[in-house]
Amino acid sequence: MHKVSIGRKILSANEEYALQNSQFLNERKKLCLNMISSPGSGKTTILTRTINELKGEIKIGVIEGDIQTDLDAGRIRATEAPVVQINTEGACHLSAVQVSGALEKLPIGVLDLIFIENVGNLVCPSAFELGEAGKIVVLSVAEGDDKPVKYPAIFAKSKALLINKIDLLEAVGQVDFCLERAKADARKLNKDIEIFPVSAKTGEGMTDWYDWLKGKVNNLR
Ligand SMILES: Nc1nc2c(ncn2[C@@H]2O[C@H](COP(=O)(O)OP(=O)(O)OP(=O)(O)O)[C@@H](O)[C@H]2O)c(=O)[nH]1
Ligand SMILES: [Mg+2]
Repeated sequence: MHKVSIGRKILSANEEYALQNSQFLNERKKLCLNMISSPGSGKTTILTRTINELKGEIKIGVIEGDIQTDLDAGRIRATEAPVVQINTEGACHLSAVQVSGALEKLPIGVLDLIFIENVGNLVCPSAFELGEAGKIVVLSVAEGDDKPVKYPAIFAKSKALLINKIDLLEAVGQVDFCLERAKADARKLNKDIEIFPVSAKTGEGMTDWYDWLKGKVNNLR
Protein backbone atom coordinates (compact mmCIF):
# COMPACT_ATOMS: atom_id res chain seq x y z
CA MET A 1 0.00 0.00 0.00
CA HIS A 2 1.31 3.45 -0.92
CA LYS A 3 1.29 6.23 1.57
CA VAL A 4 0.44 9.61 0.11
CA SER A 5 1.71 12.62 1.95
CA ILE A 6 -0.50 15.66 1.43
CA GLY A 7 2.19 17.81 3.00
CA ARG A 8 -0.19 19.70 5.20
CA LYS A 9 -1.77 18.92 8.53
CA ILE A 10 -5.54 18.56 8.51
CA LEU A 11 -6.97 21.66 10.11
CA SER A 12 -10.05 21.82 12.32
CA ALA A 13 -12.91 24.01 11.06
CA ASN A 14 -11.88 26.66 13.58
CA GLU A 15 -8.26 26.57 12.43
CA GLU A 16 -9.38 26.94 8.78
CA TYR A 17 -11.31 30.10 9.60
CA ALA A 18 -8.46 31.38 11.77
CA LEU A 19 -6.08 30.94 8.84
CA GLN A 20 -8.49 32.83 6.55
CA ASN A 21 -8.81 35.66 9.09
CA SER A 22 -5.07 35.90 9.44
CA GLN A 23 -4.63 36.04 5.64
CA PHE A 24 -7.35 38.70 5.40
CA LEU A 25 -5.57 40.83 8.04
CA ASN A 26 -2.06 40.28 6.71
CA GLU A 27 -3.02 41.21 3.14
CA ARG A 28 -4.39 44.49 4.46
CA LYS A 29 -1.46 45.02 6.89
CA LYS A 30 -3.78 45.29 9.90
CA LEU A 31 -2.66 44.38 13.41
CA CYS A 32 -5.17 42.26 15.35
CA LEU A 33 -4.78 41.45 19.05
CA ASN A 34 -6.95 39.05 21.05
CA MET A 35 -7.45 40.22 24.65
CA ILE A 36 -8.14 37.51 27.21
CA SER A 37 -8.72 37.57 30.99
CA SER A 38 -11.03 36.46 33.77
CA PRO A 39 -14.29 38.43 34.04
CA GLY A 40 -13.71 41.90 35.44
CA SER A 41 -9.90 42.15 35.17
CA GLY A 42 -10.35 45.38 33.23
CA LYS A 43 -10.29 44.51 29.50
CA THR A 44 -12.95 47.05 28.47
CA THR A 45 -11.53 49.76 30.74
CA ILE A 46 -8.05 49.23 29.25
CA LEU A 47 -9.52 49.38 25.74
CA THR A 48 -11.55 52.57 26.26
CA ARG A 49 -8.58 54.36 27.84
CA THR A 50 -6.22 53.13 25.10
CA ILE A 51 -8.61 54.22 22.33
CA ASN A 52 -9.11 57.67 23.87
CA GLU A 53 -5.42 58.30 24.57
CA LEU A 54 -4.18 57.08 21.17
CA LYS A 55 -6.82 59.01 19.18
CA GLY A 56 -5.11 60.81 16.32
CA GLU A 57 -2.18 58.35 16.33
CA ILE A 58 -3.71 54.89 15.86
CA LYS A 59 -7.16 54.13 14.47
CA ILE A 60 -8.58 51.32 16.60
CA GLY A 61 -11.61 49.12 15.95
CA VAL A 62 -13.01 46.55 18.38
CA ILE A 63 -14.74 43.19 18.16
CA GLU A 64 -16.58 42.65 21.44
CA GLY A 65 -17.32 39.11 22.55
CA ASP A 66 -19.82 38.59 25.34
CA ILE A 67 -21.99 35.73 26.48
CA GLN A 68 -24.88 38.14 26.76
CA THR A 69 -25.64 41.90 26.54
CA ASP A 70 -23.96 44.65 24.55
CA LEU A 71 -22.86 46.63 27.60
CA ASP A 72 -19.17 46.54 26.68
CA ALA A 73 -19.88 47.40 23.03
CA GLY A 74 -21.81 50.44 24.33
CA ARG A 75 -18.75 51.54 26.34
CA ILE A 76 -16.55 51.22 23.24
CA ARG A 77 -19.13 53.04 21.09
CA ALA A 78 -18.96 55.98 23.52
CA THR A 79 -15.30 56.48 22.45
CA GLU A 80 -16.55 56.72 18.83
CA ALA A 81 -14.37 53.77 17.80
CA PRO A 82 -16.01 51.32 15.37
CA VAL A 83 -17.25 48.26 17.25
CA VAL A 84 -18.96 45.00 16.31
CA GLN A 85 -20.69 42.97 18.98
CA ILE A 86 -20.75 39.16 19.04
CA ASN A 87 -23.02 37.40 21.52
CA THR A 88 -21.84 33.84 22.03
CA GLU A 89 -25.21 32.77 23.54
CA GLY A 90 -23.60 30.86 26.36
CA ALA A 91 -20.29 29.78 24.81
CA CYS A 92 -17.23 30.58 26.94
CA HIS A 93 -15.04 31.76 24.05
CA LEU A 94 -15.16 33.39 20.62
CA SER A 95 -14.66 31.25 17.52
CA ALA A 96 -12.81 32.17 14.32
CA VAL A 97 -15.98 31.98 12.18
CA GLN A 98 -17.65 34.58 14.43
CA VAL A 99 -14.61 36.84 14.10
CA SER A 100 -14.64 36.36 10.32
CA GLY A 101 -18.21 37.73 10.16
CA ALA A 102 -17.30 40.63 12.47
CA LEU A 103 -14.22 41.58 10.41
CA GLU A 104 -16.48 42.01 7.38
CA LYS A 105 -18.64 44.47 9.31
CA LEU A 106 -15.76 46.70 10.49
CA PRO A 107 -14.55 49.59 8.27
CA ILE A 108 -11.27 47.72 7.96
CA GLY A 109 -9.71 50.07 5.39
CA VAL A 110 -9.53 53.01 7.83
CA LEU A 111 -8.24 51.01 10.82
CA ASP A 112 -4.66 50.32 11.98
CA LEU A 113 -5.42 48.02 14.88
CA ILE A 114 -8.29 45.66 15.68
CA PHE A 115 -8.74 44.52 19.25
CA ILE A 116 -10.83 41.46 19.98
CA GLU A 117 -12.18 41.48 23.54
CA ASN A 118 -12.79 37.80 24.19
CA VAL A 119 -15.39 36.43 26.60
CA GLY A 120 -14.28 36.89 30.23
CA ASN A 121 -12.60 33.54 30.92
CA LEU A 122 -8.96 32.67 31.58
CA VAL A 123 -9.15 29.11 30.23
CA CYS A 124 -11.41 28.41 27.21
CA PRO A 125 -10.44 31.33 24.90
CA SER A 126 -6.77 30.36 25.02
CA ALA A 127 -7.52 27.16 23.06
CA PHE A 128 -9.21 28.86 20.08
CA GLU A 129 -7.09 30.68 17.51
CA LEU A 130 -8.99 33.54 15.88
CA GLY A 131 -6.44 34.60 13.27
CA GLU A 132 -4.94 37.28 15.51
CA ALA A 133 -1.29 38.34 15.39
CA GLY A 134 -1.04 37.94 19.15
CA LYS A 135 -2.85 37.32 22.40
CA ILE A 136 -2.80 39.83 25.27
CA VAL A 137 -3.54 38.48 28.74
CA VAL A 138 -4.81 40.74 31.51
CA LEU A 139 -4.46 39.83 35.18
CA SER A 140 -5.67 42.19 37.89
CA VAL A 141 -3.97 42.35 41.26
CA ALA A 142 -7.24 41.53 43.05
CA GLU A 143 -7.18 38.02 41.53
CA GLY A 144 -4.02 36.82 43.30
CA ASP A 145 -0.46 36.35 42.09
CA ASP A 146 -0.79 32.57 41.72
CA LYS A 147 -2.77 32.80 38.45
CA PRO A 148 0.17 32.32 36.02
CA VAL A 149 1.04 29.07 37.80
CA LYS A 150 -2.56 27.86 38.05
CA TYR A 151 -3.64 28.79 34.50
CA PRO A 152 -0.39 28.50 32.55
CA ALA A 153 -1.70 28.08 28.97
CA ILE A 154 -2.72 31.66 28.33
CA PHE A 155 0.44 33.09 29.92
CA ALA A 156 2.59 30.73 27.82
CA LYS A 157 0.85 31.80 24.58
CA SER A 158 0.53 35.57 25.04
CA LYS A 159 2.74 38.27 23.54
CA ALA A 160 2.02 40.64 26.43
CA LEU A 161 0.73 40.56 30.01
CA LEU A 162 -1.00 43.59 31.47
CA ILE A 163 -1.03 43.43 35.27
CA ASN A 164 -3.97 45.76 35.89
CA LYS A 165 -5.38 47.62 38.91
CA ILE A 166 -1.96 48.41 40.39
CA ASP A 167 -3.69 51.35 42.12
CA LEU A 168 -5.12 48.65 44.44
CA LEU A 169 -1.76 47.02 45.27
CA GLU A 170 -1.49 48.57 48.70
CA ALA A 171 -5.05 47.62 49.67
CA VAL A 172 -4.58 44.05 48.39
CA GLY A 173 -1.26 43.67 50.21
CA GLN A 174 2.07 42.11 49.29
CA VAL A 175 1.03 38.70 50.67
CA ASP A 176 -1.91 38.38 48.29
CA PHE A 177 -0.28 39.95 45.28
CA CYS A 178 3.49 40.07 44.96
CA LEU A 179 4.18 41.82 41.64
CA GLU A 180 7.64 40.26 41.37
CA ARG A 181 6.27 36.74 41.88
CA ALA A 182 3.59 37.19 39.21
CA LYS A 183 6.16 38.56 36.75
CA ALA A 184 8.71 35.82 37.48
CA ASP A 185 6.12 33.04 37.12
CA ALA A 186 4.86 34.46 33.82
CA ARG A 187 8.44 34.71 32.51
CA LYS A 188 9.14 31.10 33.53
CA LEU A 189 6.29 30.07 31.23
CA ASN A 190 7.18 32.51 28.46
CA LYS A 191 10.60 34.13 28.40
CA ASP A 192 9.58 36.59 25.66
CA ILE A 193 6.38 37.91 27.26
CA GLU A 194 6.23 41.71 27.61
CA ILE A 195 4.88 42.72 31.01
CA PHE A 196 3.16 46.03 31.70
CA PRO A 197 1.99 46.79 35.27
CA VAL A 198 -0.82 49.32 34.73
CA SER A 199 -3.83 51.02 36.18
CA ALA A 200 -6.49 51.56 33.56
CA LYS A 201 -8.25 53.68 36.17
CA THR A 202 -5.46 56.19 36.99
CA GLY A 203 -3.43 55.75 33.79
CA GLU A 204 -0.26 54.71 35.65
CA GLY A 205 2.04 52.57 33.50
CA MET A 206 -0.09 52.93 30.37
CA THR A 207 2.55 54.87 28.39
CA ASP A 208 4.81 51.82 28.07
CA TRP A 209 1.85 49.79 26.76
CA TYR A 210 1.04 52.52 24.22
CA ASP A 211 4.68 52.65 23.06
CA TRP A 212 4.67 48.88 22.55
CA LEU A 213 1.42 49.10 20.53
CA LYS A 214 2.76 51.98 18.42
CA GLY A 215 5.91 49.98 17.66
CA LYS A 216 3.85 47.01 16.48
CA VAL A 217 1.56 49.17 14.31
CA ASN A 218 4.48 51.10 12.81
CA ASN A 219 6.18 47.84 11.84
CA LEU A 220 3.20 47.09 9.60
CA ARG A 221 2.88 50.56 8.04
N1 LIG B 1 -9.35 50.18 40.84
C1 LIG B 1 -9.37 49.85 39.56
N2 LIG B 1 -10.50 49.39 38.99
C2 LIG B 1 -10.47 49.07 37.69
C3 LIG B 1 -9.30 49.17 36.89
N3 LIG B 1 -9.59 48.73 35.64
C4 LIG B 1 -10.88 48.38 35.67
N4 LIG B 1 -11.43 48.59 36.89
C5 LIG B 1 -12.80 48.33 37.32
O1 LIG B 1 -13.00 46.92 37.32
C6 LIG B 1 -14.34 46.60 36.92
C7 LIG B 1 -14.33 45.65 35.73
O2 LIG B 1 -13.72 46.31 34.62
P1 LIG B 1 -14.05 45.94 33.12
O3 LIG B 1 -13.20 46.82 32.26
O4 LIG B 1 -15.51 45.93 32.89
O5 LIG B 1 -13.49 44.44 33.07
P2 LIG B 1 -13.62 43.36 31.89
O6 LIG B 1 -12.40 42.54 31.96
O7 LIG B 1 -13.88 44.07 30.62
O8 LIG B 1 -14.88 42.52 32.36
P3 LIG B 1 -15.72 41.42 31.49
O9 LIG B 1 -15.93 41.99 30.12
O10 LIG B 1 -17.00 41.26 32.25
O11 LIG B 1 -14.89 40.18 31.48
C8 LIG B 1 -15.00 47.94 36.60
O12 LIG B 1 -15.74 48.34 37.74
C9 LIG B 1 -13.84 48.87 36.36
O13 LIG B 1 -14.12 50.22 36.64
C10 LIG B 1 -8.11 49.68 37.52
O14 LIG B 1 -7.03 49.79 36.93
N5 LIG B 1 -8.20 49.97 38.85
MG1 LIG C 1 -15.41 43.75 29.24
